[in-house]
Amino acid sequence: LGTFTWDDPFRLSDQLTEEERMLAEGARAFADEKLAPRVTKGFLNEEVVPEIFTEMGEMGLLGVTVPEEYGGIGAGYVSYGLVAREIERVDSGYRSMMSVQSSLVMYPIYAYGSEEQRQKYLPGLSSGKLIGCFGLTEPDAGSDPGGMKTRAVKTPKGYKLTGSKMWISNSPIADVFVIWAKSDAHEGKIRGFVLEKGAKGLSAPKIENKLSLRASVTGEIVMDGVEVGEDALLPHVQGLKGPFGCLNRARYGIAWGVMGAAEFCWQAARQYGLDRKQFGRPLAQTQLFQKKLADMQTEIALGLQGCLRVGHLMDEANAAPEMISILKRNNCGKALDIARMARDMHGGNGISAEFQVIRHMMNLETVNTYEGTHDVHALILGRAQTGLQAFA
Ligand code: TGC
Ligand code: FAD
Repeated sequence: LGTFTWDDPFRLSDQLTEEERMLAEGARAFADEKLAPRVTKGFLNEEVVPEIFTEMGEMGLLGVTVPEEYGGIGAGYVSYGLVAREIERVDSGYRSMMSVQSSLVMYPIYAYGSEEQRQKYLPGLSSGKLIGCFGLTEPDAGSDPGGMKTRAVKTPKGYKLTGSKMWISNSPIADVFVIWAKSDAHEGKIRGFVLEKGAKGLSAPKIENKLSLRASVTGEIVMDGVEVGEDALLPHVQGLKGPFGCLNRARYGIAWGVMGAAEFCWQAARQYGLDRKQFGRPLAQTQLFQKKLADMQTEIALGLQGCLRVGHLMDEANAAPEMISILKRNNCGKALDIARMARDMHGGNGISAEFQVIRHMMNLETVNTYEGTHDVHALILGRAQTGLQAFA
């Protein structure tokens, strides 16, 4: 008979390669030493710490899947997922900073960019000296990005971009802006452009008063006739499959990441239940408490195992977007349920920042919404199994 380890029920760690285990351990040590001590203050004060990018860069945690010649570490998607899990164990906002940089900025420049664009941006982005953001969502185009209004108009030297993007992670501190716009020179098709901070007509005001993801900064992007050269166009993709190709990777990483946040909440609730006595016995010795712990353990074990399976398929270039929708939707929904349950199991202490669980709970509300809401992923899966389109 095999052994049962309560905090790794399916022995996920036995299923990893030595390199993957080492990277995960390094990421965990980094998260414990560099991120955890900052997070409560960062969240409460909405404090942005741009140095986190350079610190992550030094650890090789940005653009994990990008080849070494461009500054990445050329690791696989299981490795990328493991990093997301360790960072989000501390905070979803910190994982957001990492995943936007890796999947939504470095990936499109690597996959759709020219050799010059790769050389120009990727080393700076992987070291964290440059900070990137990804502008797809607009005030009137969220779940339906095909409805975007941002336009690129051809000029003699390149393009002029006009429009605005909303809810953009990292934009107020970004140096590099990956922008998706409809281009009149390409029959109105969606094209990607790389804009740089300081361009005339480009601004990125911060969105104030978020009650979720407060340790990561979010902003608008306003483009008032921003002129760029021909070299700003990402040459190798057109249409919505450009941004969606990036989102597949980011959504996959999120599915791992939220399991890290859920693991934190579950383990905190277990410890709290062991430590706290009511009615003359530990809370953890009551049936209701144990049932909740069992539910958390089960969902996390299954969620992680699903991530590993899809990660292996991604490493074989054999994963379908619908698989990622199953993982992103279910893991985010379950992580949010687990965080809410853990908050409840902490009683009054559960609302205090000191016990951390309410911060995770509030963060996970965002993670359940961005990169395709819980319901939008249901519609993607509904379409895949019925052949019927229910979006519009
Ligand atoms: P639809 O007709 O389904 O597809 C249009 C074209 O796109 C292709 N495509 C994909 N390609 C690759 N991967 C995918 N997952 C793809 N999904 C679609 C498709 O093949 C087609 O290509 P072509 O060549 O035939 O034109 O498009 P639709 O307009 O009906 O879209 C429907 C829907 C709902 C699935 C889609 O729009 C959607 O997923 N909406 C959610 C929007 C979203 O996820 N936004 C994310 C913004 S970025 C963000 O939130 C970052 S937060 C990060 C952080 O801080 O960590
Ligand atoms: P809407 O699309 O208006 O949806 C509102 C509600 O309606 C949701 O419950 C949704 O499920 C539901 N709904 C929508 N359509 C349908 C339908 N057809 N049928 C049934 N129900 C439907 N975007 C970026 O481009 N880059 C970023 O870096 C980025 N970072 C973000 C950071 C934060 C903190 C947040 C909150 C968002 C971020 N986003 C980013 C935007 C995010 O992707 C969108 O908020 C998300 O896609 C949902 O769009 P929306 O907010 O316009 O909601």
